[in-house]
Amino acid sequence: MAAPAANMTINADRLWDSLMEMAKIGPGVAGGNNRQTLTDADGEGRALFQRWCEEAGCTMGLDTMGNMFARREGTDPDALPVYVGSHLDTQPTGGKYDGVLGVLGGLELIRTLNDLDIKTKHPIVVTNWTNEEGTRFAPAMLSSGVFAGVHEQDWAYAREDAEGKSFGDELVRIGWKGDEEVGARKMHAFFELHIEQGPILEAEGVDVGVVTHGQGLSWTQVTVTGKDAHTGSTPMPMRKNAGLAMARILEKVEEIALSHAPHAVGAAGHIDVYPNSRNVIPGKAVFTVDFRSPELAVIRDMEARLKAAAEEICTHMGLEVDFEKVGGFDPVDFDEGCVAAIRNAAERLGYSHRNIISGAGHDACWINRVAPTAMVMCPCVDGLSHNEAEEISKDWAKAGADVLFHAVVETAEIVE
Ligand code: HGY
Ligand code: MN
Ligand code: MN
Repeated sequence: MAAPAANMTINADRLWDSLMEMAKIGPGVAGGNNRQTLTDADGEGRALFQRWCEEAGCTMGLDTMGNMFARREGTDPDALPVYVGSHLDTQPTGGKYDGVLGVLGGLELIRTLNDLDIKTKHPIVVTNWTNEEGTRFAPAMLSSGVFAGVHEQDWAYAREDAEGKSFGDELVRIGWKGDEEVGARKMHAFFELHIEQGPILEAEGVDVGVVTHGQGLSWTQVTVTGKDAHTGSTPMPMRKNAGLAMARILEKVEEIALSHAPHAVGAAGHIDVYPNSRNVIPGKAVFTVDFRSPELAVIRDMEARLKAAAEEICTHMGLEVDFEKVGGFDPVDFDEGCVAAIRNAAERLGYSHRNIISGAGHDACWINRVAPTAMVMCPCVDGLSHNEAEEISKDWAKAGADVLFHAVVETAEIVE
């Protein structure tokens, strides 16, 4: 297949302006974003993305999970489209680039094709996947998971946020529930551009990450039940302190992850104690343990050791403990052909590059089950993400988007 000429590159200023424009929607309190899924801000961001796509000549499809599909026609309408995209939803204290760079990098690809008046055989479709973050409605990558047949739609609709609102109701409320059957679309290939969200590329001075694999993820929600009691008048030996049990279990989480150094990681980012009153011993603690590793056997070992340690701690303290698997996926091997398209693009464009395993989960990890899929990454400052101070440079954004452009357009086959 003919590859784009090395001088065919995206318009970095236009991409950057679009990123900054989108960042105005659902602003955080410290320069980042709080545009959580299915909030009014998410709806506003979707509307802006749709307007931009239509201005670029695309038609917009919308499925029953709110996944958005902006289609640029190819010369062969029957050819399976090449999909490219990521997510517009953010963490509550998220950055301006996590997910957004991949969606707007896809839009910039369309805008550049228009500028250069390039036709491709395969249509190209830019996607925004609903609820990649999984912060408001667990699990992460919910809608790409339904699309890939990993989750049932009814189960997804029933997922509730901390206020008891359901995904299905909120999708209807913001007016972004489509009619298209989720998962009915067939793809020639899928590409996702994403910031690394880790320190490797910046530390090595490398412009582009060629993502060959994605590490696996496990989310176990642990509920420890003790007994509410007065913090002042209850003798220490009589206490059933769920907060203390949680602290001891979280120490074990750190120990278990470090026992599989250097690749395994573990932490709890979601922690609730009840009744969360200054002078009440917590009678209940609910927290989600996030374990990750490139090796499935290591993930399974960490899950098993968490349960054994938690049960031993709670039995010793006279408390109850329950576990619920609320998210997870096995380690991912991306498609070698798509990975090669990304590597060749970086070579052709003269960008420094290295193979990398994705530390974070992405929609591509699920889409990889239903279509040849690969990712391209750009560095981020200090490897920081899921923090409002998340930052990238315009040059890094350009390098990633240029490589994305070349990989997608080569796969979509330029028509001379
Ligand atoms: O959890 C993840 O890895 C992704 O950022 N949702
Ligand atoms: Mn992301
Ligand atoms: Mn994220």
